[in-house]
Amino acid sequence: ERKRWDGIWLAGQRDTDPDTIFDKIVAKEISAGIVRETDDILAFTDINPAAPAHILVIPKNRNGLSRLQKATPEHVEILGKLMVVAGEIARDESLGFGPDGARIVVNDGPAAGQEVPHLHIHVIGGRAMAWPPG
Ligand code: IU
Repeated sequence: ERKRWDGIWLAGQRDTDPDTIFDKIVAKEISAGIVRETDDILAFTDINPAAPAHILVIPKNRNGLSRLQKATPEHVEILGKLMVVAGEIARDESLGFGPDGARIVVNDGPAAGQEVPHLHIHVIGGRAMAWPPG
């Protein structure tokens, strides 16, 4: 049992690693259920869905965004684009989302359960959500 977080994320990677598993998904070296792709954003189904609909939205290029608290003014444009895509996905009923909404969330850091040091927005839906989250 770890006393204090040692910088290794649950998926076994570090902020300082040049690539994460999501880079392999972006590069199509690992297959994923891709639902949206633009020049700078990829959205794909979560391999371990927390609900009937669960999509991850990521910047293709991490560019320092291992987690949301690393965001700086240089990231404003990509962060805005990520939010727009997250909203588009949440209203896409063909992906299993309902008209009454979704949970759109970023886990920042180990206390929140972040596993992969590459910023990702979770869009989770298809069922009612409880608050507060666990
Ligand atoms: P988190 O916010 O870092 O906990 O979310 C990481 C998510 O990435 C988590 O829901 C995993 O199921 C998901 N995931 C994935 O979809 N494909 C993978 O190869 C890996 C994790 I590793």
